[in-house]
Amino acid sequence: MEYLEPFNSYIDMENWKLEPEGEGIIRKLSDMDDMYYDQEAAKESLEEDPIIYEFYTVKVPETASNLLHCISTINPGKIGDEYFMTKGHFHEVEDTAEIYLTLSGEGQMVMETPEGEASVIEMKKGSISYIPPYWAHRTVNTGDKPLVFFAVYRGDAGHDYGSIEEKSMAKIVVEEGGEVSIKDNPNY
Ligand code: M6P
Ligand code: ZN
Repeated sequence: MEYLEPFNSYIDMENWKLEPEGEGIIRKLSDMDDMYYDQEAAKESLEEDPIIYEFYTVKVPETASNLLHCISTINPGKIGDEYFMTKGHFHEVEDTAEIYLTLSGEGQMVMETPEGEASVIEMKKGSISYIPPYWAHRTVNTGDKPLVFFAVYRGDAGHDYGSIEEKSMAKIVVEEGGEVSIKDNPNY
C-alpha cells in the first residue's frame, strides 16, 4: 500500500494567503461578464475589467477518497447594483456536498437545485455554511472589505458551470437604498 504522507498547509490570518500558495485562479469581470443581470453596467465596467475574486487550492489527488480544500477571496464592489460574486457551479458528481467556513467579511451564499428551488444564507466571520448534495452554489460579497472563506469538498466532485453560464441563477443579490436585497433574476 502506498500512503499519501500527512501534511500541513497554513493560512496567513493577516493577509489571507495560503502557504504554500497552491494552485491559484484569478477571475476578472471579463471571465464572467454575462452572469450579471445588468448587461449595460457590465459592459461599462469591462473597460476597467476588475479582479472579482481569486482562489487557491491545496494540491491533493482529485479522487473520491480525498478532500480538496481552498481559500477564496471575493473583492468588494458592484456591477451596477449587483454585488461582486463567484461564477457559481453545480458539482459534476452531483451527489457531493461542500462546506464553507467564513474567515472575514460579509456575504450571502446563493444556492439552487436543478429544479430551480432557491435558498440564500448569510456568510459572516465564523459561519459554517453547509452546501448539501445537488445544490448549485455562488458566493456574493455584500460588504465593503474582502469576503474570505475556506472551502472543503470531495476530491472528484468537479465543477459544472453549464446551466449557470447559460442563464445565471434564480436569485440575485443587489444593493437597494443602502441595504442588501435578494431579488428574482429578471433574466432567469
Ligand atoms: C470555492 C470552491 C471552489 C470554487 C471557487 C470559485 O473556493 O467552491 O471549488 O471553484 O469557490 O467558485 P466558482 O468555481 O463558482 O467560480
Ligand atoms: Zn463547489
